[in-house]
Amino acid sequence: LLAEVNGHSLGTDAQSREPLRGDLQNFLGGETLLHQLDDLTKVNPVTLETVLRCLQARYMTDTFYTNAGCALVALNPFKPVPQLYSPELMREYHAAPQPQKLKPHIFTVGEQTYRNVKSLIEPVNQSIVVSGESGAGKTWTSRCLMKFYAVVASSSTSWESHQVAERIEQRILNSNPVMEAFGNACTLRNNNSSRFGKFIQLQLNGPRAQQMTGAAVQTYLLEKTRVACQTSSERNFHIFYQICKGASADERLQWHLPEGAAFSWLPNPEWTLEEDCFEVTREAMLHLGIDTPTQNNIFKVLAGLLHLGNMQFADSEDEAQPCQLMDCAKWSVKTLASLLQLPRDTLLETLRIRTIKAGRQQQVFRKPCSRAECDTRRDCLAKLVYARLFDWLVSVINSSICADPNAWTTFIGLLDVYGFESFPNNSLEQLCINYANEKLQQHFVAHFLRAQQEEYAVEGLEWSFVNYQDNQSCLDLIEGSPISICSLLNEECRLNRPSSAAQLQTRIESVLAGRPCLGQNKLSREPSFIVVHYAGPVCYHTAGLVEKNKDPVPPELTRLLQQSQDPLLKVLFPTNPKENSQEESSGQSRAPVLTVVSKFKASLEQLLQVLQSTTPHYIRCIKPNSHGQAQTFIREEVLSQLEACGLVETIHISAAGFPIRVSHQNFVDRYELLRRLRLRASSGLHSPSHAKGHSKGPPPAKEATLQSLLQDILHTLPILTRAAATLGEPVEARPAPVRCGRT
Ligand code: AOV
Ligand code: MG
Repeated sequence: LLAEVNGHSLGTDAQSREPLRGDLQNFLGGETLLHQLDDLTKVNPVTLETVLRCLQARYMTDTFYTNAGCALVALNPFKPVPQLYSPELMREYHAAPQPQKLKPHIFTVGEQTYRNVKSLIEPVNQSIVVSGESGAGKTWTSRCLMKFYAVVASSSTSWESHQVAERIEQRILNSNPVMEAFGNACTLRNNNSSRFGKFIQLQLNGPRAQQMTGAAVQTYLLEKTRVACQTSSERNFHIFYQICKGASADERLQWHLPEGAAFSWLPNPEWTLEEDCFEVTREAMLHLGIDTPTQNNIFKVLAGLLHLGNMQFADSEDEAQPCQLMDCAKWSVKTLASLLQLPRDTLLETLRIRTIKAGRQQQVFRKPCSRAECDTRRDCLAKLVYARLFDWLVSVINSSICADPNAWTTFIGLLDVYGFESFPNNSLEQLCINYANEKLQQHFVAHFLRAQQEEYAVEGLEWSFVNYQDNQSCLDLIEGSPISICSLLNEECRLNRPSSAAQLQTRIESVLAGRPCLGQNKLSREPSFIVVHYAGPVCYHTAGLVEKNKDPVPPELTRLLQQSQDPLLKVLFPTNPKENSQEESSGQSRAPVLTVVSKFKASLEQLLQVLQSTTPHYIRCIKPNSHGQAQTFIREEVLSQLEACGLVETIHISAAGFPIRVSHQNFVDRYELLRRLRLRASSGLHSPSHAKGHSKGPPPAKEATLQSLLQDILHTLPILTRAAATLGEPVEARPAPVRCGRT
């Protein structure tokens, strides 16, 4: 331990120059030294307690990044630290011969990936998986990394292409405020919580892949229910607040948003968040090629959705008659119809009357909806419009930033998904979010911990195996076949039978009884079940789970929107007979429906395939406290995050593992040249003709050999130069097990 500490030039203050004596306890007492350990593999012994104390000591001295073997731990400062993200610092990491020798930083990871994709020996696509619980700093981190790539890639750009490059990099950066305005919201855990998952591929060109030529964004499961349903201490998506607070007087008139108007889908409008800046979003949209008239069209439709939220129905006394609109809602329906350019009567009829096709002749019956059904249809209309709008925005962003397929060869992928969540009331959204986090945790465990241990075993290397927390049983419970929570949910959707929340709970408890990660919440009055996730237990309420999983869209709603004269809605809801028949069949027949969890599962599997084809890097974001306060380190809260992500096991393995691994093939590719040169040289110098001294003057055989050697050298010079250029590059651990050994 003392050697480790001494090896870490401990500064010059009097305290650190004092002879280091004593046991571990003494050392840990000296927190002043602990904060200087910038790699947790150097903490000795590696225990939760020592790791925690080291992180705490570093946090309290404003040191937010620490290496943990193969991962980087990022503590959320919860305060602006501009000097930590300045372009100058980015360039310093970029220019450093060995950035890993600088202080731990996300820029080290960024630079490492950048160098890896540029490698001439073996350019491999890279990915950075940023994980951590809600509010830990994932989005912040990936935003900073994007800025880093924009800065370093533009500094590598030639003068001629600099202008173009700046434009594309700027456009890529501009996608952030737009996507966050439409896809982020204030939750109990985070004022700027991502309500969708995002994987962005930053595309780089060859031959040395220095320029960023474009990017492609893939999004995952937007939490669209938020548009029509927010808990009292949360908010709707930022964009709604932006338009209400930032619209000009003229725009207010056009969008029917009088100052101080109350909207039931706009809770807590009095909160002021830095994310409420309308101008930033508009400016970014403009840079992405979304012109002002199109923007105004978008905001007009969003204002329409706010009015839709104010449409309240009253119970009808006569079941044969449609529900009446509450008096206060009469203005809303008129305004909504004018904003969305929909026929008012059709709008009202669609929301209040269900059409059913029945019998052999497929006769159409019209049935007035109950008040609750009207509410559901209203909410469904809002979700439908918002989700299509979001997807359309993503496609517009992609067409603005995506490079031509011939213009890029390699990519760096940045993954920023919604973090692990546990609220007082958790539903399908949280189940999907936490399921995604389980999958990523498994990717980490599989890639790093398990692969490394198995590889040592295959190589016959001496190794004392570390017990790590494998989350396979939790994943089996959620998604496994043949029976799991997902399969039971899907079965309920397929059977299309009226199922109550209590029934679902009983079914889960009985069919999945005995599964290690399933628990019961005996204190809850609502029907529920508990899943013990790697990051902690979460209680899910079963009410509404099946309906949310079905996510039915009554075909009349789509047909209604297709009647709109609004240019944007015409794009979002084209009149396409094929599409109509599909939606109708999913709404009314027993044809197999693709449920929300099935679609989500498929998209996660696709994502993992992409990740597996890259060299992954991990950044573990940690939230020092749940109140978002600077300089506050709550040990219990950090401890549970450290436990959850298996950080101590990671450090153990990294500390004891082989730091440099190179595949046999790569080794041969890189160094084979030296062997050939050496063989050539020795055969030239000790050629038989020369040794025997047969001829006078320069022996022809030797001359020929030397000439051929010279030719060889000339021929191999470019290869040598390239090899020399990469000698400083660290060799990456490869995803697939390969032969390895100490270097
Ligand atoms: P998340 O992405 O991990 O949560 P964010 O990246 O949105 O969390 O971070 C939450 C908040 O923490 C930010 O809005 C900042 O105020 C602050 N923050 C995070 N990192 C830094 C930093 N490096 N420097 C200064 N402040 C920071 V979620 O999206 O909820 O899972 O779904
Ligand atoms: Mg986020």
